[in-house]
Amino acid sequence: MNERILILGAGGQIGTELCEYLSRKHGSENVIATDIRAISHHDGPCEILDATDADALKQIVDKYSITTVYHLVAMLSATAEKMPEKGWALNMDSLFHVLNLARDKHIKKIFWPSSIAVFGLTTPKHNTPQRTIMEPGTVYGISKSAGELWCQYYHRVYGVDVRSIRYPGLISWKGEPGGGTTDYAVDIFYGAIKDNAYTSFLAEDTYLPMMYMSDAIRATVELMDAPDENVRTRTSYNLAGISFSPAELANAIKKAQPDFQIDYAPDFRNEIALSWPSSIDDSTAQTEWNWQPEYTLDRMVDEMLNGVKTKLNIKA
Ligand code: AKB
Repeated sequence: MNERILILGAGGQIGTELCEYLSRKHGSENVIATDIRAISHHDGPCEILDATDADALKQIVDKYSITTVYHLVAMLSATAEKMPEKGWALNMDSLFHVLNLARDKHIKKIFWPSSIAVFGLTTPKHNTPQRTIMEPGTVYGISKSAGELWCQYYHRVYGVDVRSIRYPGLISWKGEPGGGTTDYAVDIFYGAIKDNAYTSFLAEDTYLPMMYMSDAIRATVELMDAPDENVRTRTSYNLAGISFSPAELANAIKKAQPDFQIDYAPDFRNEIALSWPSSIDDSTAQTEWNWQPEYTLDRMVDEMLNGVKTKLNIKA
């Protein structure tokens, strides 16, 4: 039987590009795009869906004979700090609804994203290992850490095929991020193109692991396509990407725009960033399902500058 894919959060930063990629691979009629708001970028079936509504979710799974769910709905780190209980409820309730659909054999396979936010101040900061101390300090990080353990539990106890990646900060121009600590690394490109200037809400030397969206989408689909026996980690996989600070990103932008100006006004998000790793060891993903990144900092900056210009309709 053909794979029939449901994307929850298809209008978000990851969902926008994943929807496009999976439509090319499986045909847009086999990709059902859902979000809390209407979606305009997908030419296959689209539905408005609140992922915390278990009955509405089940109806869509039945209506389209869904086999695989990519669950991309989440309240990210900065927003969830402002509404902890709502963040927890959204992130956990929606995960349970999808896990339960698989436990009860209504769907076969799940992708659920985790994050570098599962790590905290007591975690080794450099080259953070796959298995290490995990004491997350944010609501979002606590929800991702608990979610990872629930995924592992559902796999072990109910045989649910759920796979996950701890995404670094994601950088893209097609879809926009919303409410994350790493959003500066997208906003900076809009500042560079529109004003030739940007004020960073992270300090100049705050290093974080980041990844260009093309690499993140390829990683996601490669993990989902990996033979079951290769996927030996059922919490979530570390992925390294490219580590840099705001000052280093600004210098890479200056290669194309020498007059680009950056200044710094760190806010509460800098504290969150300082509790996360500055670089990641992803050797487990490399060994278990042959993960290899493609993007360097310069290549990513080049594509972002061109992409944001295209989006804003500015001639390169
Ligand atoms: C955030 O900043 O909250 C997210 C993440 C690192 O998961 N981009």
